[in-house]
Amino acid sequence: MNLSHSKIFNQIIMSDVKERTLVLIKPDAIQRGLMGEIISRFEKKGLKLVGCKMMELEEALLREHYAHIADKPFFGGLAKFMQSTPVVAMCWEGLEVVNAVRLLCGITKAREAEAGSIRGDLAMSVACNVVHASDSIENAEAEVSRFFKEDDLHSYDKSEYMHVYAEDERG
Ligand code: IDP
Ligand code: MG
Repeated sequence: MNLSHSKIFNQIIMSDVKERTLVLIKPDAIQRGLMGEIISRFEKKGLKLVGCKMMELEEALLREHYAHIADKPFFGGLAKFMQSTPVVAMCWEGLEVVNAVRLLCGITKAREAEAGSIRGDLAMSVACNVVHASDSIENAEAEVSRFFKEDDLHSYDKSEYMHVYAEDERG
């Protein structure tokens, strides 16, 4: 590929595929050796991993992350579970990726999640449902910046985008 081709290629693949979402691999998946399987589901879908780290969830971060359920009776148990091992925090990028990742993960109650989804295939529990995924574009933006500094997020070209997206979907 000559330089001018490469420039055009970069403009095509980088322009409009920029939505980002947060995924956490939860402690049950860490214990059960499912990290690779879960990452693989997102990779095979054609998503781009732009941030990834293993981390322990501090009390304050956990409370902020689960503020919408902090008053529920199960919160104490959930907090203990989420702090029982480190989690893997990931930022995935793609076109309408927030919705796509929620669909890949399946519904909260894993034993009723659709077969083929990550929870539907890999889990049985409500609390221990192997992954977290942001549930709206607004929450995804807040969650990505809660878990990652801008410096920890990477920008790079993914050549497979030429085959993952049609030209009009690349912007
Ligand atoms: P989500 O992860 O599918 O978005 P949320 O309602 O945001 O579901 O709840 C966050 C997490 O809290 C769930 O993934 C699950 O681990 C836990 N959780 C939700 N509801 C219950 C419950 O009724 N009992 C125990 N844990 C729950
Ligand atoms: Mg949620």
